[in-house]
Amino acid sequence: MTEPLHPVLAACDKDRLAVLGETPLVAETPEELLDDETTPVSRFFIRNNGLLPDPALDPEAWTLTVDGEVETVLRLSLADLRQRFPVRTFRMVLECGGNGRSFLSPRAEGNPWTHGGVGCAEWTGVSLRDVLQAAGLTPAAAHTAHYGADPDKTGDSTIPSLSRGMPVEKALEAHTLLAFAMNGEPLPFLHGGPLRLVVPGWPGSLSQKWLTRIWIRDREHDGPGMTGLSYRVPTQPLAPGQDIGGIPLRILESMPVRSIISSPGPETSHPAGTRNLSVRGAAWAGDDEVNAVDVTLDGGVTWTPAVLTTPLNRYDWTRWRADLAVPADGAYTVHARATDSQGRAQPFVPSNWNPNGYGCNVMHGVPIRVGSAP
Ligand SMILES: Nc1nc2c(c(=O)[nH]1)N[C@H]1C(S)=C(S)[C@@H](COP(=O)(O)O)O[C@H]1N2
Ligand SMILES: [Mo]
Repeated sequence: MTEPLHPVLAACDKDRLAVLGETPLVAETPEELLDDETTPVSRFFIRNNGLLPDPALDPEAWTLTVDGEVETVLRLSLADLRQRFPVRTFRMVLECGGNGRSFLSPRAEGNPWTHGGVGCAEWTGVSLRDVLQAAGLTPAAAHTAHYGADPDKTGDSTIPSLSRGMPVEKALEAHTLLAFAMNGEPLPFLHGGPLRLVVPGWPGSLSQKWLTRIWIRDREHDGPGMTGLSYRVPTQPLAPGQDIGGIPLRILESMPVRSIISSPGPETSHPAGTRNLSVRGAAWAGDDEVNAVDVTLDGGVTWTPAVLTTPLNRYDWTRWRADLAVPADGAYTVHARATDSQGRAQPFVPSNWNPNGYGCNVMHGVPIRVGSAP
């Protein structure tokens, strides 16, 4: 018997996500629900840092302000964005910077994501680059600062819940979008509608939802989410649990390579005598490409290379499949290991422990059984 859907998920038309927090709402997608090439909205993870903005806000009245180190301050409606700039659609991965955090020990601060703080949707919008070119960057322009309409957890609307930014080089990539649609529908409110940023390959926190302002700064932005331990990782390996002390930190930019197994699901039973197991999933690698995915049934003693599909565009995930030979009935754990275009692969052991638990890309393992338990 399946349990009733969690009421907060039912209220927002979501599928069986795992709710990690209710206020603010945070929910991740079980890997076996990430089996579609394009993640449906109903299965797309949710991460909110503050309260939700007023859902009654009129999309027609929405304006985005672009100011700071620009020649001309712009105030643009959604209609202005559509009319003045080329509209583009890309399928791109959005992944929380803390995805994989729960595998670190000792437990790092923050939401205990397994591998499901990720989704890959078709985002439609205009390139931030085109808008910044229309505004004209001054020679001092160095960094963006993002603001959304959601108030801070305390409800104080003068404090942004989150305000991150990126070097202008990343902002000027064609794939960095001001998105107003997701999977061909107007951008859903919960995912930042009517307007959000999508900054692919980098931590999801840069992809500001309910976007109202982009301030171009002459220095690195210092809003909530930019300072202290937020989205920063040590510049040298720490022992698990080690105090950061005086070790310098760097801002986490490109996310590390990761893969998930979307079928078979965990704890599934396959008929006795099954000698071929079809396995499939997805892999992605931040700013890089996925070069290979290998799958093992025996803890890495033997590996089977997976067949990869060609991504639709840069930052799309790579879907993969493999047929594994099953030597005998019994219990197994399937592991998938992706390797990026720089030859970096995923570890078996959760590595790179850091105080806030960013970028833990340990392999996904799925326990299964062939034949019934003795
Ligand atoms: N305005 C606003 N934008 C935000 C956030 C937020 O709390 N407020 N959370 C960020 C984080 S940490 C992530 S991982 C992504 C999640 O996007 P999603 O909820 O559409 O999956 O949104 C980002 N954009
Ligand atoms: Mo996030």
